[in-house]
Amino acid sequence: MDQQVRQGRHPAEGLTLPEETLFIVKPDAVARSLTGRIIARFEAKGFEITRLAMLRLTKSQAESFYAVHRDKPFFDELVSFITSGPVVACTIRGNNAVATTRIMVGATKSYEAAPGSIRGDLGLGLSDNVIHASDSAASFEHESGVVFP
Ligand code: 3AN
Repeated sequence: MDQQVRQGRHPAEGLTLPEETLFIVKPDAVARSLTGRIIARFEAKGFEITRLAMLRLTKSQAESFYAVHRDKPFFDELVSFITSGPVVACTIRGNNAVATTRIMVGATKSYEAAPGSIRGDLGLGLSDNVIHASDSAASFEHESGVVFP
């Protein structure tokens, strides 16, 4: 089935807007056996999985991945959490993938994320908010380059 049949046309444009994005099932979600359930949401939404891997990020990979947050007070916590256990990295392709994925992921703080979003339904906290997703095409390029060199 081609992508247009799978997802239909983009309602606002009358045209498809196929693009790729990246999400990472974080160590808390992998440890809680939520990986399949999270990936299934993106499949059900019509996205095509283009790359999928379970891996353990090194400290230097994590520092590069989160470089945009280097000056934030929580940078060390961020790096130590994402390297604390295996993660599952996945790239998906489909209409409006970056923005739609961010909506599906929900607000950063799990306890503020809307029910129906992944963090709203499954997340427990701020570090342990089960999933990361690229927030722009530029972030996708950078982050996927770090995770899938
Ligand atoms: P999002 O993942 O929703 O795009 P960002 O990019 O603002 O959120 O933050 C990246 C990650 O940093 C978040 N997923 C969260 O785990 C962590 N984080 C954000 N703010 C804080 C904070 N104040 N203290 C600890 N961790 C934080």
